[in-house]
Amino acid sequence: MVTQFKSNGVLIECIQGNIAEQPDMAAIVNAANAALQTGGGVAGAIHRAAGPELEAECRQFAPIRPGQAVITGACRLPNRYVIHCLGPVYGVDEPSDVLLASCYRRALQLAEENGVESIAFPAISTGVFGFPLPSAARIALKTALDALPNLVRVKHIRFVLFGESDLRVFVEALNACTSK
Ligand code: AR6
Repeated sequence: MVTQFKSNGVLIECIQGNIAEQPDMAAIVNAANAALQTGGGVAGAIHRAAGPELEAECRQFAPIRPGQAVITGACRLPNRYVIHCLGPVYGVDEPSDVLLASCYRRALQLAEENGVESIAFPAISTGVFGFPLPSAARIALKTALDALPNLVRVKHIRFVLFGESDLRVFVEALNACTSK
């Protein structure tokens, strides 16, 4: 199974790792809460590594709605930007598939607008927010693949999965989406 796909000069890859430890990426994406405060999972890891300055910088944008994304500096993280996305709570924020796709699309738009050449995403909504991983993976990858023709600045999109089985689900979805 291939874990990478290149098209239109853009590399899409899936790796196992910690989203807060991606020093080679210009931007990382936060699976945020509406208040843009620290929390568990991805938000906790990012805010802990960034320091309290990140919450302070986020305050001007809060609250955000499901499907929205905002961009801030990265404070003590080794990246230039953090793009904060509020994913849908599965079964509550509807239509959840449209709202989840909107997170990825808006994040990629913000990356383009800010000259970001590389961006790392976690699997938004698939932890506390309960989105089933296989459909979340398909939505994430399809939205990124659909955006490729419009990307000029972004050259590298990385999906960072916490666990080995989560990585496998993303790799299977990547192969399914790119084999047609
Ligand atoms: N790096 C990469 N992936 C991670 C990491 C990490 N450090 N930590 C967890 N994951 P979640 P959500 C995976 O819950 O579902 C927060 O408390 C995790 O296994 O972080 O969008 C916020 O404050 C899962 O697959 O985000 C919000 O209230 C995925 O990342 C709420 O949770 C997303 O898990 C957001 O929930």
